[in-house]
Amino acid sequence: MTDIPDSPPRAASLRRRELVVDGVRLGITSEAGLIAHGRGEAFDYLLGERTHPFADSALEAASALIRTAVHPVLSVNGNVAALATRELRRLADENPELRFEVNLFHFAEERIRRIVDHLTAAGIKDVLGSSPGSTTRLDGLESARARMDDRGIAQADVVIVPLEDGDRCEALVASGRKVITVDLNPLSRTSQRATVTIVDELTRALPRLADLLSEDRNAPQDELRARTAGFDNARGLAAAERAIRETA
Ligand code: PTJ
Repeated sequence: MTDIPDSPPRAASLRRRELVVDGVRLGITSEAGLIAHGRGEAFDYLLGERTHPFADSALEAASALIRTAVHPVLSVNGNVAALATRELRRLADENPELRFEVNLFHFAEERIRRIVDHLTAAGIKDVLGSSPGSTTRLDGLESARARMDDRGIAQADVVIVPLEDGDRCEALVASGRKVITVDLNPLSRTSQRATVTIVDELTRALPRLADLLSEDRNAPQDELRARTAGFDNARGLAAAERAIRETA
């Protein structure tokens, strides 16, 4: 990985770029993942590369949704695995009830196996997604992405799908599951369809989510349910779009 000194004004962004490039070299990120990352970078640039109040509100709602879930699962793709290995490890360590399942847009058994191995080597236990016995399929999706692990997304009531494509997000919502996404583009179909959309950069959002999950661990369930009920996703997306248009 290229060593990025602290001095460039956008050092953090350049380091994230290196992580994704490394992900491709390691065979865990798809080549198309580089383009997806560039799209995210452009939106992040327009958002000033900082977490806005609309993202904080979404993060609070996401934490409440996860804390009231019976079976929460975080879906990992090639970009998420490369960018946020450390952040995923922290979430796993602090939230043993949260499962991790690999699911890919550019489906390849070999890449799933590599991502499972990568996360396992990073210290995350029981990463799901590679078991050939997991035959349950998500309705409304034609591709291999419809595959759900019987111990993971098949049972999940809340699914966290960062950097997801619109079809799968829609199918998950249509299945009755609550869907949380992290997506820098407030206009994407995923952002528009998810139950809670965190318009923020993934590696900034996940540590904040981990903090909130710790704070909410013993919060009364009524209070958490009231928080999710009071959350208005469309309002947050409109605020994010305004923030982008004001800069552009
Ligand atoms: O590993 P695979 O095969 O599952 O493929 C993963 C990608 C991300 C390549 C695939 O799901 C894809 O093509 O996604 P999209 O449709 O490009 O959507 C990705 C969304 O995530 C876009 O709206 C980007 O703006 C956004 N995004 C990219 N990088 C980040 C991001 N959002 C938050 N943080 C980022 N670092």
